[in-house]
Amino acid sequence: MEKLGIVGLTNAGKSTLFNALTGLDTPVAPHPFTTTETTVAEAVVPDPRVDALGELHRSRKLVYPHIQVVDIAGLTSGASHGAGLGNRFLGHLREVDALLFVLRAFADAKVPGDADPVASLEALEVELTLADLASVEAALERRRKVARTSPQARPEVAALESIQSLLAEGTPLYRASLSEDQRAALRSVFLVTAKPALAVVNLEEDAELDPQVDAAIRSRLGDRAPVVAGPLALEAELVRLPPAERIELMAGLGIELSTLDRVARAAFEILERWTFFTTGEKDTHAWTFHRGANAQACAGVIHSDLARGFIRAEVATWRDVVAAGSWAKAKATGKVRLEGRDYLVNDGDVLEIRFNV
Ligand SMILES: Nc1nc2c(ncn2[C@@H]2O[C@H](COP(=O)(O)OP(=O)(O)OP(=O)(O)O)[C@@H](O)[C@H]2O)c(=O)[nH]1
Ligand SMILES: [Mg+2]
Repeated sequence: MEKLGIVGLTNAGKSTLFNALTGLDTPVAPHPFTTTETTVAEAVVPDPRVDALGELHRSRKLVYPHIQVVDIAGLTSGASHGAGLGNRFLGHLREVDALLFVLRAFADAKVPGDADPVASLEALEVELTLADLASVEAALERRRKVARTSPQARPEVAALESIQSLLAEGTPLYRASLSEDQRAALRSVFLVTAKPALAVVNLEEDAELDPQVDAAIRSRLGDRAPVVAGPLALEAELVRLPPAERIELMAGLGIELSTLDRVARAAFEILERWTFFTTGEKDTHAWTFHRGANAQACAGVIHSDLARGFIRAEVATWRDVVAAGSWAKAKATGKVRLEGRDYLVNDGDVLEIRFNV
């Protein structure tokens, strides 16, 4: 399962977001460095397509896509030199697939810290880049020793040296355009800023994201980085309400899609995760796969037997299934196609795998 690592300055609202996404109750408090332990939990990625297909087939169980979220201690300026809790816990971000920056824009006299999201991002970048610089330098020392006796390691050393100078100039790697050689060299070093990033700006209630702030964040995180904004403390309260009440309140507040939903979707987007469905009376199940996977690989996401014994996939788009009224009716009206193993599955496809083991 894909992992998302939450990073931010202390008191930005990281644990507030984490709890709202995962339903957990890690400590949230108005003083710096509340979080000292790293916590990992699963978050549901809401998907109205699951609801629609499930309702249609009266599925007894609905399975939504999931993603893992990691909450770590807050950073502070100078963390790389030991300020605050230092930066050791950044090691927990080595295995995540993407970074989720939480940038504080809410002002609250009771909660110490600045409400300047762009300045926060700049401060975070300094700390993350310095941490990566230290990792690259350690790796370089090891690789240089190897390269003395094995010349084939020299291109890797050269690539790492070029990465070292990028980081030394203060460029986080998500903003750098890297060559193939540089990317290859990175695979064994696990740098934090080499991961795709998205940002959540934690707004005050009723506030909107200032377009200039939005643009400044995008220009730092790179063109592909989604920026989502919302009042996290309020949203964290909303998710604790019964669904009917929550929907009513959200409508009253003019919130169409919760920030949490948008964060989860944005994470899927940058991770290039797509979703296909299986649906019936037993369950409607969302399965996630990497964009570009073929029908046989997707069958393997359900069960390895289905990939091994793959014969054909019956495929329809979820919209066609919903328009037809059910999977059976979609079949009867010719909306379901037969596809072979090489068919590239689309986001939103409904599949039924024919197999034989
Ligand atoms: N007014 C307001 N307060 C918020 C908001 N989000 C979080 N807070 C408060 O800010 C304080 C810090 O929130 P946390 O979620 O603990 O922040 P954190 O980033 O996890 O902090 P550390 O773990 O200390 O790094 C808590 O008192 C929250 O209730 C918000 O959107 N508006
Ligand atoms: Mg925290």
